Amino acid sequence: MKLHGLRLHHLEMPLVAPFTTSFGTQTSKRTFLVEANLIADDGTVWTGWGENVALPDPVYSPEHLEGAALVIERWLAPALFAADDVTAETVGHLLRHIVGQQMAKAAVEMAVLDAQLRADGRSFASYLGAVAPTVPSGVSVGIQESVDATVRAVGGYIEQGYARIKLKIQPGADLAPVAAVRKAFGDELPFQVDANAAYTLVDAAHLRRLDEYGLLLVEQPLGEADIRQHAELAARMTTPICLDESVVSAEAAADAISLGAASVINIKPGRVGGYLEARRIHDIARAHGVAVWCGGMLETGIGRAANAALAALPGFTLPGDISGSDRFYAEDLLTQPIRMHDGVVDVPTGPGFGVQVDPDRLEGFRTRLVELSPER
Ligand code: OSB
Ligand code: MG
Repeated sequence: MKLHGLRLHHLEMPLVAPFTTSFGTQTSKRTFLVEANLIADDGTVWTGWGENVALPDPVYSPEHLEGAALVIERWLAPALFAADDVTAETVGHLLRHIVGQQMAKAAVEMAVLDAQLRADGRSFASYLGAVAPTVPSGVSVGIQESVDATVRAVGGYIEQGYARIKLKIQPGADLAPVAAVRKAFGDELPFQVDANAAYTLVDAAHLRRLDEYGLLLVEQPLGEADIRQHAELAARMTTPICLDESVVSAEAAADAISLGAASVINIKPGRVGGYLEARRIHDIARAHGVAVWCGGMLETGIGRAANAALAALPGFTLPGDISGSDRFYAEDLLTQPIRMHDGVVDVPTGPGFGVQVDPDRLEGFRTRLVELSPER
């Protein structure tokens, strides 16, 4: 198919509550959706939707929201407009001369993928080879004002039926909230923590004290570039080390596994350049006996739907950060929000990502629309 146009729908959506991590507090979600229009040989135009996961500030990864939009406008869109045939499987190759920019590339590839699957009348789950009709739904709980507030927040999600709790930690808000959650909800609660790179290897003795709480894993305790140091930390503690920020590609996943830096990997399609690279990481990890789970970036329903299909691959053996839309948003931009029920999220079965953007809601959240076309 030929890429005929790309639209960037910039949005701002209020969060139901502020979300705090070791790199800051978010009170609303600012992002953009990519709408791709592809023309088939018979002249039919097919539309697909992608979602950017770059945050407004470069605090989680080097990319940021405005930068990702600029990269698409100036480099990615022109390269794809110049190609005679664009498929999801060739987007990565067509864009290989642009270094990095995984989140920008992922958003574009995702939109092409959705359009292509809609044209084929095929669901994303079927395309990937998903093997489960539902996926266990975990929730990521931000850093709270106090230990009591942490226990209250976690208790609320347990009551709703979430299958696993992940608590954000940082120096000064780690052992006490973890101990309190264990004490309040017992040893059977599937429970893990995420440090978002807030520690250094010098903190190894402190981090080791997490070992007594029976955590499923500790996610990204050290910096993005510190793969070797994560391997050293892994040798010094018993809690499994899971990498998030450090795994920016299939190559980085292979390095981390070879070095013994990760016994678990959090796969986020945006962070690694798209769903196809995400599947490659799943395959590599599975071949090495390394568990994976699907991370989240406060996605709208579009990203949640696609993540649910990815998480239905057989190597995704731990619950993902795939919560219901209502965990972050009072109102999603889909005709039907993504729902968590009985601790799971359903894997969509309709063509493409299997969800419909509600045009009125989209317009309600939209702050800016940028239209890109081959003529420009
Ligand atoms: O580290 O997993 C992370 C959100 C933004 C940036 C990084 C992370 C997160 C989350 C949210 O933990 C997970 C979710 O979307 O539910
Ligand atoms: Mg993380």
